[in-house]
Amino acid sequence: MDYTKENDVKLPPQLICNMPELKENPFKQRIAEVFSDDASGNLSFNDFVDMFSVFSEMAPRDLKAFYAFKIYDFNNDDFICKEDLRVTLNKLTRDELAQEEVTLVCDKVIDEADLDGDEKLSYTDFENMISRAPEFLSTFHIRI
Ligand SMILES: [Ca+2]
Ligand SMILES: [Ca+2]
Repeated sequence: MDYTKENDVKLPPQLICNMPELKENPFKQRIAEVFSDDASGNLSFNDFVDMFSVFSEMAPRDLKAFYAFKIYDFNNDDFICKEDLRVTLNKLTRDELAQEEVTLVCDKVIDEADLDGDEKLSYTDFENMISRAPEFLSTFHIRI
């Protein structure tokens, strides 16, 4: 099949998730959703190219931060709340932390990064957080 001529071809999330680059990534399903135009997890060729450009070592940090925010905002309300953060941390640590530790880290992150004190992270708060804890961008390392 000639993928360059067929604009309607969509790559299903199962295929994306099984690619060697993403197979081990705990966020793979969420990554497919975020880069999918219609949030279904199906990627058009352009979505696919966008996704890989963010994973590239050449990608600007701001671009990685922008997509990391979208990925961690699991309920899509443009804020990272404690619950979003809890899911994120569980994935980043591959469920190796005890839930009390996760709660502690969530509290600490919100405490330090939440500049306007509304107990959730706006994109500005998030930028502040990753300037202190760049490991939150490790989602976009090919192997994390
Ligand atoms: Ca959210
Ligand atoms: Ca805030």
